[in-house]
Amino acid sequence: MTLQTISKGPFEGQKPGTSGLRKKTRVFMQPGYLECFVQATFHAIGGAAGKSFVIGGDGRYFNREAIQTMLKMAAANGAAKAIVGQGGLLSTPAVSNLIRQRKTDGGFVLSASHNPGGIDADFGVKYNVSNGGPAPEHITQAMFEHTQNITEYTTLDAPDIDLSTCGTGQIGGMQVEIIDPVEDYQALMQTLFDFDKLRALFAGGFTMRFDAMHAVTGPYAKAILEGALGAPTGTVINAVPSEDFGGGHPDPNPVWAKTLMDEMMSDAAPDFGAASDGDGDRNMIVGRGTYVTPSDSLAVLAANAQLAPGYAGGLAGVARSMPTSGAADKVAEKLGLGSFETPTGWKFFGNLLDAGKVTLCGEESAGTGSDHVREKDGLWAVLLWLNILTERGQSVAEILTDHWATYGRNYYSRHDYEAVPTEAADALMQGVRDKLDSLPGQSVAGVEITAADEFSYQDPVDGSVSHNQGLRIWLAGGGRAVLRLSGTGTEGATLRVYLEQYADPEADQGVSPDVALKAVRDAVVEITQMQQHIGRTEPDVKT
Ligand code: VG1
Ligand code: CO
Repeated sequence: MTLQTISKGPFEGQKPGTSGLRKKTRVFMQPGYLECFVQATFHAIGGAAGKSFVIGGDGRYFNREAIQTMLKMAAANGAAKAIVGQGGLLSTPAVSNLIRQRKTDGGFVLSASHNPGGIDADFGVKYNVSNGGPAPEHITQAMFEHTQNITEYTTLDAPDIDLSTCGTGQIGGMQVEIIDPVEDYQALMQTLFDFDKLRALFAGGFTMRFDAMHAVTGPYAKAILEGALGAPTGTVINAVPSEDFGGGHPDPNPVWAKTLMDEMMSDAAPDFGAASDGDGDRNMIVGRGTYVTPSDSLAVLAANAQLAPGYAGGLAGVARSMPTSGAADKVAEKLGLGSFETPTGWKFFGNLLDAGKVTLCGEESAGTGSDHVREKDGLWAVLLWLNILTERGQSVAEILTDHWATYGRNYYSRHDYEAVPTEAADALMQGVRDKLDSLPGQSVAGVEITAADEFSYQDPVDGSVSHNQGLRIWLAGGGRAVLRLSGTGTEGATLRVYLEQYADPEADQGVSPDVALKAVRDAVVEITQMQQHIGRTEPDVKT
């Protein structure tokens, strides 16, 4: 086994986005591309010598090859230990948990999350730090700076390690432990939820469908729902992770999880439905005939979490990303909990969780989580919902109706305009930015604009400031629109338009969201001059 220093790099554009570095798979497969990014990461954290890392991915195309490359590089850079999921599989929340349980220095998740997989699709690498959470901005910035100056990387000329069997091996001076991907995660879930009651729920005939979307949660959901909790075989569908997610788009929303949605809206619907994304950190919740928006899901979980053993002591506070609806704020206000609004991306929740200021966090993009790890956690949200359903003995629809009658309803929808030419998207955003100050007081599409700004966030724990986190426009009568450009795409720009309309508890709660949000949407189309800038006003995906 010989140490090799290979001259390569720098590669352009290796700037981590909302959640790691995401590119077309073929870009990652270029000789030296992944290597230079990993070497830059090691530089950014002061080297890998003597350190330990968790490594795993969602099983997409190139996952195992990338792991072999990274193991050899970690060994060559002097790392002491790597903990790897069997078959190269680990969900994002499982990586976060392992970093914390095993007290490693950090971990790598190989995933482009909800983006499709395959040689002509997407790949990604996320680096998480020792609290188990995504690298904060000062580290991603340092990573990016190193990627711009890198000229070589170090690796070992060593044979591949067998990832298929659990046990301990060695690459150079580094120990490699291959572990069962599910075991530690399942043990953590057992400390938070009442597994006896959940077993009784399924034994009593409660029915559920969990769509793992051919992605990483398959083995987790099988072991926990069908194994530990005794749900009938077939409760979990699409449970075997595949390299291209069965040719699908592993994004748990009504558009991409249509098969599950159709079943849940049919006469044969089970009591409860859920889906998770590529790397297992997102969740979609559906009751029989009832879709729960992620923003409402966060609010319902916040209002009822104390029904689960892990949260029986109550919550310290709730944090949501800025574009997420204010439904969680209403709960926090009523229950006297701390309430925080952060930029998009889980990395901004880390400090609040570490400081004990919040217990639950969530994003409108189907991410909910708590202080049990430092990532959003799809299956955790499903189990918390199940625990709440058991304790309340009500259906999802009844719980939602009751919630809206208590707190009011935040009608909500996100409209995505994909593969927009970058210049056109930038021009649209700049156009709004330029007139932000003049908007308040104007009437647009029949509604008055009451306020407008560009969101900046000052972290209440370390004081760091993040600018340009989205444009916000408030409308008379409880409407809000948010505009931002995605930081996870791999093609052109994706414009995200977030629409919200609050209706207080006395108002009509049964309006269709499209109708309730029409005024806000019309106002956005006009304010942004959408047709002129991007040549259309209809989104590709509505969630
Ligand atoms: C999207 C979501 C954001 C989420 C991020 C990573 O980012 O909007 O809420 O945190 O994906 O999720 P963007 O910049 O494209 O809007 V995941 O499941 O990809 O790790
Ligand atoms: Co994800």
